[in-house]
Parts: sequence; structure tokens; C-alpha cells
Amino acid sequence: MAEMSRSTHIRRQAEAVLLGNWIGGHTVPARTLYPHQWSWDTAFIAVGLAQVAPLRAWQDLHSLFMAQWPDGRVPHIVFDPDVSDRDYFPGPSFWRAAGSGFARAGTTGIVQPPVHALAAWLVHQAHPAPDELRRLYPLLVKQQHYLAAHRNAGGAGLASIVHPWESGLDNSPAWDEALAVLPADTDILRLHHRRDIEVSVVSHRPTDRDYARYIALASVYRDQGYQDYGVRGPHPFLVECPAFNALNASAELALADIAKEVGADPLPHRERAAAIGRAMVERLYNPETGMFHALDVRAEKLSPARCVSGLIPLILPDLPEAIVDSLATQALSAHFGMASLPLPSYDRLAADFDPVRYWRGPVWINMNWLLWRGFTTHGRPDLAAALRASMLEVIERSGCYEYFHPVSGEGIGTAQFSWTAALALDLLASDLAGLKG
Ligand code: 9WN
Repeated sequence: MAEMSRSTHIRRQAEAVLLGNWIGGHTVPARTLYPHQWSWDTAFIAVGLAQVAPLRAWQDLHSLFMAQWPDGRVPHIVFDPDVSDRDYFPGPSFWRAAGSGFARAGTTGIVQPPVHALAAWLVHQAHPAPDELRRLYPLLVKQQHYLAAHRNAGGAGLASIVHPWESGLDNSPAWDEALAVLPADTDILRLHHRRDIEVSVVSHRPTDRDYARYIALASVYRDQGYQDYGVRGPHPFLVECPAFNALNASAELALADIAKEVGADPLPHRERAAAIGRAMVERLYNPETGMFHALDVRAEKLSPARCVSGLIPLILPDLPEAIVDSLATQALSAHFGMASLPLPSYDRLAADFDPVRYWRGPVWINMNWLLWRGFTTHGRPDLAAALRASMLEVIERSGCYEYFHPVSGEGIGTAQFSWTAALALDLLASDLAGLKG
């Protein structure tokens, strides 16, 4: 297809997906599988909406931040009061978290990666809206404060996640070792019915043993009142994820830009970003594999798994040049095989690489979009262009799927998935001369 009609085809599809998933006030990730508002999805969605409906982008972000907790945490799901509790598990009756008074059906008590400051800055780049930035800035600052004050379990200034769902890369092999020491009591699933396997293919979703651990971990956190006690506290899962922390540092950089715009001081944000970057290099980088890995804070051990999250620090502009080179080498190596297809979520050479199971092999567009930004930031236009082309190619061929088969490029998971559509719109709008933001 000629370049023009090809872009038009993708753009039309993507716009239709975002419109179809707009339920008035916010956008859902996908109507059947994910019928509520998700935190990091909202950020990616806003980036795409900036191209076609900027007012909806701001509305989406504001509606998420209306549910921000008084301690600053932005919940990973804001439940829609018009959706039955039976339509998503674990729903409001499991979490029993009121959140802020504005979330009528409550929220979860865990978080997701803080992509929102970057999203707000990108939306503002596409359609300058200083008043919107002024409204959001203090809320974004509070979100960062929560992570710095309550999640520094390892004591080095990095944020720990307390549940795999907080990473957004839920079923990644990055958590396998930290999860393996926890009991997998599948009896818990008799009590709590899995809705996900009713609305998608069983072999694509987490196993029952993993799901039982997810539910047990969430119950522990809920039953301790969603309090964070740090490394010596009772929480059984505390992990420093390289993607989460890279996004945390990138949020501070975006806040520095926003601060300048709204008349606040950018310096503390830049200093925090630099400190997070340094701690990541010290704690999460493994020179032997040439990439970053998740750190189990309780066991003080790096996960051996090579996951795409370990390449995401490439988004940080001040990463040492030798590490940038190494991450690019890894992306091109047989482990990830960035070539005609975008990068998979996990090492292609690993014995347990699974091309269809959630975060254990398939290609996700949000991860690749971040890497595309990273390559551009570090002056690798050739790699950025190749990655951009392969993402658009797979979306054109298969549609706006949730994820893609890492060998055939076939669309898998749920169709009409919002962040795939949104990021396609951003890719189409971005020329290779440089990134916005
Ligand atoms: C649990 C909504 C979310 C994404 C996550 C993705 C998946 C949920 C689930 O869907 O997680 O949060 O039910 O599996 O892993 O990244 O935000 O799209």
C-alpha cells in the first residue's frame, strides 16, 4: 500500500478504536476484557488522543486523577459504577478501597508505572494547554511524592512494586523467582472466580498457580490497609523493576519541563531524575548480560530473566553512553531479535519463551513505543525508524490488538485495544526529525 493510504488506513482504524472505547468521561482499554479505567493505559491513550481529540486526552487524565488517594497514589484501576462487579475480577468488592471520594465505585489500592507526567507534557506539546498543565502539576508532584516516600523499600531511592500488576507487565518472567518462594494455593480460586479466562483464551493468560499468588498478594496488601512498611515489613513481594523506575525518572524529567511552563522550579525534578538514574545503574544493571534486571529487594538478588523491561532505561537521556550501546546491542541480538518485527516481551532464546502467553513472549506496542523514543533520544535514527516501521506494519497487518505473536505478527489478546491504537496515532504523527517532548 502506498505510504499515504497506508497511514490513512491505520489512522481510521485507530480513531475508531479510541472512539469505540470512549465511554464518556474516560476511555477503557477494551470494552469486554477491561471495562474500567486503568492508570498507565490512560497515559498512553492520552498521548494518542492528543492527535485527534485533545480535549478527551485532558478529560481522561483528569478523570483518573480525580481518583488519586490522599497519600498521592494513583490507583491502577478506577472502577466504573455502571459496570457490574461480576464483569471484571478482581473488582470493587475484592479491593474494598474507597480511594478518593470522587471514585464512586472505588478503586484498587495498588499503582501502575507513572507515565502520566510524560503524557501530559506530550499532550501539551501537541496542543498547548497551560491551564490544564497548571491543574495537573500539583497532582503529578503528589504522585511522585507517594512513590519516593512510601515505596523506597530498598533504601536507595528506587520505587519497589508490591505486586506484579503494579509493573503493568503482569506475568513477566522477571517476577518468577520472587514469586516462587510464595505458596501457590489454588484453592483461593474456588473462592474467587477468574473472569479473565472466560473472556479470553486460557493458554494466553497467567496459569492458575500464578493467578492464585496474585490474589494472595493483593489480599495481604489489602488486609494491611494498603500501608507500605518497607523492606522489614510484612509485605512478601518487593521488587525494583527497571521499566517502572525508568518511567519514574522520566516522569521527573517531564515534570521539570512542566514546572518551567507553570512557573515552578524545575531543578529538584532534574535532581531526582538523575538520582534515580544513578541508583538504577548501580543496582539494576548487570554488565554480564548488558542489560537491566528486576531486583528482588527481600532476597537482594537480581532476576536472571532477560525481559524487555530491562531495555526500557534507554528512555533516559543521561544514561552512560556505554550502557546505551549495550542496550542497543541487546535489542538487536538474537535474544530480542529486533528486525522485521518489534521486540518481544521476553528473551527469544529462553527455554520458557512462550509466544502467546501474557508478557512471556508476545510483542507489546507500548514497550516498543518507549524504546523507539529511547533510540531517538540517543541519536539512533536508523534503529528508531526500523522500530517505528515494524510497529506500524504489524498494526496495519493485524489491527489494533492488545499484543502480537512474536514470530508471525498475528494479533492476539483482545482486539480493539486502546493503547495500541493511541500509540499508532502518535507514531504516525511523529516524523523522524525528532521527538516531541
Ligand atoms: C490487570 C489493562 C491492563 C494493563 C496491564 C495488562 C493487563 C490487567 C489484567 O491489562 O492487566 O491490571 O487483568 O490482566 O497486563 O498492563 O494495564 O489494559
